[in-house]
Formats: sequence, structure tokens, C-alpha cells
Amino acid sequence: MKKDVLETLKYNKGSFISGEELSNRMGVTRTAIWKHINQLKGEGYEIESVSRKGYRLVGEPDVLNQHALQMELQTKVIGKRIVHYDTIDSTNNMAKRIAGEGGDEGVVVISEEQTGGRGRLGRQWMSPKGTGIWMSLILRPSIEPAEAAKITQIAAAAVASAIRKVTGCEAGIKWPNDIILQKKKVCGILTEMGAELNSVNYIVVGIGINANVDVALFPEDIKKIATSIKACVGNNISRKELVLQILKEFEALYLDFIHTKSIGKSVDICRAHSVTIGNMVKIINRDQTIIAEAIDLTEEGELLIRNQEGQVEKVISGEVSVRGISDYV
Ligand code: BT5
Repeated sequence: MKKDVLETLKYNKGSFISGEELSNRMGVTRTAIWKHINQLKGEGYEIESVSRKGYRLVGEPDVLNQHALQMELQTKVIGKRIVHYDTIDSTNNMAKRIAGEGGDEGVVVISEEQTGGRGRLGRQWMSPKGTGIWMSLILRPSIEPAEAAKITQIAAAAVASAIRKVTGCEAGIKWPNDIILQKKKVCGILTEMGAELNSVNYIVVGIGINANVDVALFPEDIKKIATSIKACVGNNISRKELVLQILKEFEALYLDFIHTKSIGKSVDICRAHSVTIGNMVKIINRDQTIIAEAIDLTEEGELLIRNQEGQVEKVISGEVSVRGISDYV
């Protein structure tokens, strides 16, 4: 019921709706509506009440805990349990620990701050308090370990779509794991797994987004390559709304993968928003660096490049810099 009241207020956000109309729609007394409104206020929703006009939703709390998210979550599996921390070393570490102890598919770990946020190859991920989205999802797909990289493509597609829908900013995808705004990195994805030789036990997909982060406070080398959604929009965004949308988009694409065994839908999105395809790329592998043209993604989410001899090659993983983006100019 409280959820319905909130949804109606949200639908009418900015304009008044009378207590009488709410009580008619919900089929409860006006006193009951008043109680729900007071509860919502207690949870941090700013609701104006004016006699003879009714109620108007003015502001929503930007809290990422189970209680706040659950009420508006539109997913079946992903996010059904949310574990929220004020501070933690790394949400990926905690998600791996929970998964190792039998945690279910769909558990989401979120922290306001990470003291040991990680990128790939043990690199550091800046995760200041209260302004970013630092979260990890536990998945238990029955796939082979070699397929785990597909989950990164699903997550990249979900995050780029969600940023576009919620903020209107034209989020791009730099293969395989970066989300780009205005040529700078706004989000990184880190997929890790617990596996046997032939079967995956669990996958943890970590997503770090500089939502309202002030990147001017980052160290010089990261400041040059990083941006935030706030810098694109011009003001703070609702982290909650973005998290809800990401979980929704992710679930749709992930379940599609589970049912069809293909990440075609995610690859279509990654292609459509790719900042990599059509550009020159520098690929650093263990002992060599090659310059090539990125020409497409395969249906499996691998990168196709044309090397300097004109041959087309598949890149499965690796460090890829795109000319004109972040650090490769
Ligand atoms: C990534 O690695 O981009 C994956 C980042 C994943 C972070 C999430 S947060 C939730 C979960 N818990 C974790 O501990 N991790 C995941 P990579 O492609 O290796 O990029 C790392 C590089 O990005 C660093 O070496 C920096 O240059 C840069 N960087 C660090 N912090 C950044 C930030 N906040 N925004 C943009 N760039 C950053």
C-alpha cells in the first residue's frame, strides 16, 4: 500500500494530488493515506502537504540500502537481497565471500565507500564516500569458465543503457569494461569468478560508477582520464534511480542470455554505443603492443580488429586503448 502511494506521488511528481483522490484510488481511508505519507516522510521523502490541494512529492532520499531499494525494485532475481555497507574494503571481496558461503544468485553488495576498491590486475579503484555507486552482483549461471567474459558485456550494455535512460547522457562503451562519457571513464566493470576446471561455481560482477563524485579530488593521473555523471548533467543525480535501472536492465539481458544461451541482445547494445569500433586501438598483451583498427564485435562479444598487415583478428581480452579516449591521444 505504501508502495502504491509512493508510486502515485512519483507519477505526479511536482504536482499535487488530493488525499481524497489517493484514498479513492487505493480504496482506504484518508487517515490511512496520511499515515503512509508520514511513514514516507520518516524515510526521507520530502512530501509537501497543503490543505485543499493535497500532497506533492518534492524530493526523494538517495539511500542505497535494502529498505530503500526494495520498495521500488522491479526485478525478479537480481537485487532481491541487498547487503549495504557504510564502508568496506571491496564489494567484490565481500560478494565473493558471500558467494563462497553459498549466497544466492541475485545478492547485491553495495557500499558507500571502498577502502580497497580494485580494478583489473590488482589496480586501484578510487571509491570515495557517499557519492559513487560501488556494487557487486552475485550470479550462478551454468556456463563454462571461458564464457565469464560475456557477463562483462552484459553489464556494460546494462550500465550504458541505464545511464542513457536515467540521465540522458550519451554513455559510450569502451570494450571490454569501461563506460565513457565525453571521452572519459565514468565507470569500470570487474568480473571475477569461483570455478572448477569445467564449471563456474559463481560469478561476481563489480560495477563502479562515478555518479556524483568530484573527480577534481582524484590524484593527477586519474583526474586526467576520469569523469562523473554529475559533470555531464550539471548537478547531482539520484544514485538510487540509477541503481534500480541498472538492476532492471541487467536482469533482462542476463535472463535473456540464460534462456537463449546467446548474448546477442547485449552485443547489439555494446555495438550501438561502442566508442571502440571504427577507431584505431592500441592493444597491450603480455610482451607486445599492437596498433590496429577496431572493426566490430563478434556475437560472442569479442573484439574484431584489422591489423597493420590487413588481416582480421579476434581479441578475447586484454588492455585496449582507443585513440582519442582517456589516455591515448
Ligand atoms: C576497472 O578496472 O575499470 C574495474 C573497476 C571496477 C570497480 C568496481 S567498484 C565495485 C567493485 N568492487 C571492487 O573492488 N571493484 C569493483 P581497470 O580497467 O583495470 O581500470 C582501473 C584504472 O581505472 C585505474 O588504474 C585508474 O587509472 C582508473 N581509475 C581508478 N579509479 C577510477 C575511478 N573512480 N574513475 C575512473 N577511473 C578510475
